[in-house]
Amino acid sequence: MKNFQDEKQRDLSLNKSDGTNKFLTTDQGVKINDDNNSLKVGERGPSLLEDFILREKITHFDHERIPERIVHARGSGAHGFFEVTNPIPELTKAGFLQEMGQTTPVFVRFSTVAGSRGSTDLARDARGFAVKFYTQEGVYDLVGNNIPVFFIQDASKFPDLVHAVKPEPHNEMPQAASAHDTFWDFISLMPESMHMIMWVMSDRAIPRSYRMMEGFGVHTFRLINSNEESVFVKFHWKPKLGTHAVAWDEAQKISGKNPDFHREDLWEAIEMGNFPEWELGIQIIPSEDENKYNFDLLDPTKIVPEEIVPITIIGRMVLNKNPDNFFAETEQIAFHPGHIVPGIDFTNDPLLQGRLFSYTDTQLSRLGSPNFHEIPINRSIAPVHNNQRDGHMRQEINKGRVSYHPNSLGGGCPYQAKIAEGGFASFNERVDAHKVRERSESFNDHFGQARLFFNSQTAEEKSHIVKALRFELGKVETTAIRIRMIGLLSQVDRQLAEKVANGLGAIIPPILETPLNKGVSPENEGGNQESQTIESTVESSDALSMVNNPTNSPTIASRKVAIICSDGVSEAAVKNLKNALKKEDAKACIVAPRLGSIKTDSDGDLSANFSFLTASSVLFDAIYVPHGLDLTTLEKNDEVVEFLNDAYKHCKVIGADGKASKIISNSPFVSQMTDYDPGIVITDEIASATFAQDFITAMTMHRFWQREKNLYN
Ligand code: HDE
Repeated sequence: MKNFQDEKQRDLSLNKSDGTNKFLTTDQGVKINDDNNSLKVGERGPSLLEDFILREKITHFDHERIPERIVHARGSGAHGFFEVTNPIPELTKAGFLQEMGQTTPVFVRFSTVAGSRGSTDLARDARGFAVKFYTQEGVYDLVGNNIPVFFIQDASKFPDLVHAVKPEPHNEMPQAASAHDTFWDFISLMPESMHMIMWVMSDRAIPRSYRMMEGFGVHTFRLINSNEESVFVKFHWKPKLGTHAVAWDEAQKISGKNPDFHREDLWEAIEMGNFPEWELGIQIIPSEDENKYNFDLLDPTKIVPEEIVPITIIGRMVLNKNPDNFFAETEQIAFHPGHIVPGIDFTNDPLLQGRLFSYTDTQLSRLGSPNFHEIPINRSIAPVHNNQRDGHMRQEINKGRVSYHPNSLGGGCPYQAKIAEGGFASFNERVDAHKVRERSESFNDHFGQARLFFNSQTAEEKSHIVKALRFELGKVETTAIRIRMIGLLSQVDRQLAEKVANGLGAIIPPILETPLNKGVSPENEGGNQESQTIESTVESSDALSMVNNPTNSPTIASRKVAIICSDGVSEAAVKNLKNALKKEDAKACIVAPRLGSIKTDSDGDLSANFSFLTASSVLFDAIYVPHGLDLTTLEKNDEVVEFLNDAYKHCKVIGADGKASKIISNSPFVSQMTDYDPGIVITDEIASATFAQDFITAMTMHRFWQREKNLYN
């Protein structure tokens, strides 16, 4: 079996330089003798124009920025590999999916959508999940999101959607937020967005980590086998660590405490050797079933429920190397849904069709040249031979006089590949219809799957959606927009609309006919009903809930625990939990009133990783207060109190042992507790193995959302 990982690394290394043990030179290779002083007439005199060293350095600096991505500007990436665990030659001839254990190098970029490059990671937003496979047959990009549907059905609405969600043009506010008038104005007039709105108002839009997100290809694609037979597929990435979120209040606080929270989390996990991993699955739909569902497979606002078409796992992806240089790799990587290889093909999804134009076009202004494929991170490991020539920053030096086809002077080279030789051929689909600017009636149901999503959530998750909508619409200043939104929500779920309306001091309006809402009412849901022959209505689906998500596994690997310490802390207690966490690959951090060495009760030293000034409970998954702390001082410390209050409010595990358990049991939140809370782990014992185990078991539950005031109880 060939492993292509090394080839790609070698390719990239062509352009690598770490600058160690090297003379400082100009871009022309001249050694520099003084990089600290510009050339002047006398020590205190004016600078000279002839100072080519100064001019070169400043000119380069002046041009160091390229336009950020119009959308998905804020992102983080990593290298890794994809491995086939279940070959599918009967479905596709794609070379990288043929053999068990076959590996293909990948680069993945995760991103938010709306914010600019320097914006916070924790904005409420969809996340991009873009994977570049460097296959032996060329580059294949699976450019997806962490949400399986999209706001709009037709590419022509994309500029409008993005204009509406971006900061408002007159005052460039707000940054990386959908909670403003123009976004909700657009959405309130765009009922097809209601399914996506359910997802972005849910906790999917505030993930705990990029490593804990599902990924989706969103559109329906085609696979083609060597007999030129095709099936439809939907792509799914399932995270090894489960699908998890933070709380909205927490997300906002993280944005202040550490706007690089997701970027740092991904970077650190890879540096620590906790390599993020996903399984790749496909839903397979036979070609002849294309019109048998009560939704249209070409409609990107619809999912195919897993209960109707289960997911077949075909491989796994591991991210095991951080980029060497953010700009060269993560910023310059150019994804494109149109980068496909033989054996994979598009469908006529009108959103996908528009994307197929957009991505190359955007690279031309972002990367500045049609030669962007020559940038090391974008290079194919399959050899590239064609008659494309010249252009800005051309790297390749094409030899000879022939740059056209057909030719005889070049011996006919490069020549076309027959299909049997791996030449790309589109699926031979027959298309025969009138040219129209219309949308199929089978795209008309805008509420059925929004309702399915809502019905699939736990009571706590529903409550989060209501609160998110109250927050977002509460920031909208135009009352009419709020009312229109409540009207649309009422077509998803009456109770949902009522609860949102209550929070906004509004009432549910009668169903409105908007220009784009013609004839859309619960009665004519299920656009494809006439031809439907496969039962495709499900009432609820666990796969849509994060709490009930079947991908969630009981692991705490790479989770972070804050151990609150001060002088006199029990060394035995700290070591007990630290060791237990280490066995689970979780990370313990000592947080103390000050940095430096903390004296333990047995005269040992613990080194504080953070002070209360530099850390906050929102940056951790769980909090432990060990025996032996200076309780009277700590209890009066506002920062400690805030630390614990936030951890409680954000439904995290809080543990304490020995005398420290007093801090927790006396705290207002625990003393007023009426029900047993398995997330509060307290014992009078010190350094007990049972305590450590209980603490870890509680952490596997991720969060105890039942603690919150739940609007659906
Ligand atoms: Fe994109 N999208 N998009 N998009 N998209 C871009 O390409 C666009 C859509 C997605 O990490 C841009 O290189 C149009 C859906 C990701 O570099 C741009 C339409 C999905 C990324 C663009 C869509 C995506 C992008 C901006 C509607 C989920 C980041 C810079 C027709 C399946 C890739 C760039 C990265 C980036 C256009 C809709 C995912 C402007 C016109 C649906 C993950 O070309």
